[in-house]
Amino acid sequence: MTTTEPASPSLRPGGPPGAPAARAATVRPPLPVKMVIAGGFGVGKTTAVGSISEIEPLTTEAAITEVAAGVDDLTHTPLKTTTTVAMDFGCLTIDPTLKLYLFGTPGQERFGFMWDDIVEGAVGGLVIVDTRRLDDCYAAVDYFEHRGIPFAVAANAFDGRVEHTLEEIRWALDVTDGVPVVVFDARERGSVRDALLVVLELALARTEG
Ligand SMILES: Nc1nc2c(ncn2[C@@H]2O[C@H](COP(=O)(O)OP(=O)(O)OP(=O)(O)O)[C@@H](O)[C@H]2O)c(=O)[nH]1
Ligand SMILES: [Mg+2]
Repeated sequence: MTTTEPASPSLRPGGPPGAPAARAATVRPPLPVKMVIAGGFGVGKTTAVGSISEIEPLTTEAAITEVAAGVDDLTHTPLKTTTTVAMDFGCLTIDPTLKLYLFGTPGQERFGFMWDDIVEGAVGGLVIVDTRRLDDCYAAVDYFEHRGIPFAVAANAFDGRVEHTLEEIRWALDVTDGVPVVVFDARERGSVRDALLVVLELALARTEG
């Protein structure tokens, strides 16, 4: 007797409902979403990526030389010995459907030419500010505003405090009500995650709107 049935049910394409092959076919890898961590020199971008990344973050730190020390203002971060010269990279799985790929920008103006490449394809950005020198983040705020990329401002609580209220920061940066302003600590994983979720929500609202 001849039959067209496969010898074993497990060899049928897809198998019976609920079979391992069928279940495997429905499990999709998480959607990759690119997000940028930006801000002025030494505000805590590399620290934030390092705090949250579930992989060993890729960093491009170079020693701050004596010459550069004269150019880069280390008044508020005297312990800083290195600076990002290209970018930071890390990732964070939000849930089984979504994974964030984090790209940190270099903070110094002389590396500004890299920003377009780093930001390409990003759904949003987190602009970190050191409230003791708010003007250092104007360039980052302008960048996202002019390109219409959703972003939130995160005031890094150096030594556990920020110098201004959220309203004062909003006023000083002259951002619209649509730009969330939050306080966070770049060294705290949960705090960084909350700040990133604010950006993600903003970006999702943009795609749904
Ligand atoms: N006290 C305190 N120090 C912090 C905090 N975040 C970062 N730092 C320190 O501040 C310095 C700057 O941190 P980085 O993460 O290198 O800053 P960055 O923004 O990546 O700097 P560039 O890439 O050079 O622009 C480092 O010495 C950190 O250890 C914070 O929340 N509190
Ligand atoms: Mg850095």
